[in-house]
Amino acid sequence: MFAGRLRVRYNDEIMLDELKKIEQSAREKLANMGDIDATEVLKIQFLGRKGALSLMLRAIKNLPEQERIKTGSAANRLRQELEAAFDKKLAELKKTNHESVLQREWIDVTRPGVKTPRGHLHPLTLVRRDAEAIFHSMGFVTVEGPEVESERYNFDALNIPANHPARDMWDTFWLRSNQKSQKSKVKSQNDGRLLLRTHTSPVQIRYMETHEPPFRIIAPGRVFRYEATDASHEIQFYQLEGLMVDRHVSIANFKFVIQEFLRRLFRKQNLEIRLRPSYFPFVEPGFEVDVACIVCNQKGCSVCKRSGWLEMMGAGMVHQKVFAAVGYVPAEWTGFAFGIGLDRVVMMKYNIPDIRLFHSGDLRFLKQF
Ligand code: YSA
Repeated sequence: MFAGRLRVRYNDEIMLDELKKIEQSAREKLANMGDIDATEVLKIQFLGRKGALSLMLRAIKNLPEQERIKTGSAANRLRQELEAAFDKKLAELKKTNHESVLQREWIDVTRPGVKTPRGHLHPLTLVRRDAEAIFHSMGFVTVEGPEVESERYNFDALNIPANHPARDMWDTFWLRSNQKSQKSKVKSQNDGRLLLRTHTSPVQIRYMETHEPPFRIIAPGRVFRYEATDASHEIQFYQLEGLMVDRHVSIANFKFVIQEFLRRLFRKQNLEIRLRPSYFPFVEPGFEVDVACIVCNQKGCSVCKRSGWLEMMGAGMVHQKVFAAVGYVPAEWTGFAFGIGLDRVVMMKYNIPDIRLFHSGDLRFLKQF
């Protein structure tokens, strides 16, 4: 700025005049500063090693002694004053900057937080878990079987051979044969065609083939039926199979277990059930269990089809032919078995008027649970 001229005219008056100009320029610019980084840069321009004042001090060395002492002390004083002014300004800027950050980033820690939406369990899962816990407390253990099943396990071993009219009870989704997939879970060489299991009863056979009595098992799972849907019928629904085999199992044992289960599940001590004689080829005798409709209090609704009763399960005493099919010595063992329609239980428990709501994907419905 002035260094070029200094080299030409060495004289203390000019030097003092230059010092004044430096001071004036520095103070004016400093007064307009509003930014910390720009102020640091400005400070270096005036006070840094190559800044205006340092160049002045270097030039002062070349003055005669008297003039050097006079201008030198003026320059040093100015350096100290400007350093103080810059430091003061920087301190102010840092303070206001800190305050504005605090202002901007202020949060009220006492305000209630924003809840992150969380998923939750489907009502069918909730009830299945409840049901499992109740049966576990009565000594039953949970076992599983495949959803893609063979004709042998779904029908033949359950005393329903091909062409038996009882097969019509279960409208079936048959699968097209595929060698690769057959190799995987379900062997099908001698087990007939593959299908989507129409009930959980084949799990009984799979379990008995590999285990000796006595035992108590439950097998919850998905089943499929090729049938028309309505308020209480779906093509895909859940069943919970139960099987207890021992030496002296009776219908009275079955009635106690199932009544206890339903009363605890519905938390209703006086829950009414009724056993109706029915036919399933794998039990003798066979029956169906109805529960007094809680949805309408037996006044009649779409769920119970205006009858006041909802059919919940098929059941019976295990047929000796089934024991023979799995290799047990006939007459040595007795047992009861049942297949509960879990969707219907959930409908009752939560007052759901239409089974089709379960898989509708309607969040207004699902968010209620
Ligand atoms: C019977 C005797 C046993 O020793 C063991 C199990 C059984 C049950 C048999 N395997 C069975 O599937 N019987 S069932 O066809 O009557 O179905 C059992 C229950 O599933 C019914 O009582 C009903 O609650 C439910 N269900 C049947 N079809 C349904 C259905 N739920 C929803 N939609 C459908 N389409």
